[in-house]
Amino acid sequence: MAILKILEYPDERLHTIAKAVPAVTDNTRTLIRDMAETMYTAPGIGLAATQVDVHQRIIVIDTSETHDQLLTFINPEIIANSGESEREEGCLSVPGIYGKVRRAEAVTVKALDSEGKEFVLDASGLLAVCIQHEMDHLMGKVFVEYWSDLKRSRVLTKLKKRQRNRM
Ligand code: K1U
Ligand code: ZN
Repeated sequence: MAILKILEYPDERLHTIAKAVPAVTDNTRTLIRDMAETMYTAPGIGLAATQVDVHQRIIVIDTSETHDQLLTFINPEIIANSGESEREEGCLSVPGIYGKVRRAEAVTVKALDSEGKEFVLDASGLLAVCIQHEMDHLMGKVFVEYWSDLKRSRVLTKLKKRQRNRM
């Protein structure tokens, strides 16, 4: 297994639109294992392939307290949603920045698992938020892009200062 490098905002590669996975292969499963290890090590509760510079429609999520309930979504599609809620979010590609985003309260998602088998999952609460956040990554959207230009430019200033200090 390997820990992959996570792209950091405002890296332009985070704006790439991911392509559908044509067939689930051993290479897909190796990538999924590496993404899971990267997510657990970070630590985080989700990771989209876009964040590790692989532009395929693959997401891993584990919102359990025991960190042993990994969910893998290949070619995910939201087929239904309901309600609205506003929750605090974080992002491994925007380290140290947290803020609210308004999203659907519940979603139904259809995807393939790591064996290439189709499944349908009803999610609400944190899992629903995380699925929507990760699916935005696959479309090249980062959560801070829901915020006003002013708030986002403050975030950029903070991140650039931090990135300079790390050099
Ligand atoms: O996409 C990502 O960068 C992962 C992100 C997922 C997410 C979190 C919260 C709301 C929406 C989406 C994270 O995992 S940020 C880190 C985080 O939330 C966390 C870290 C350690 C323990 C618990 C949570
Ligand atoms: Zn994120």
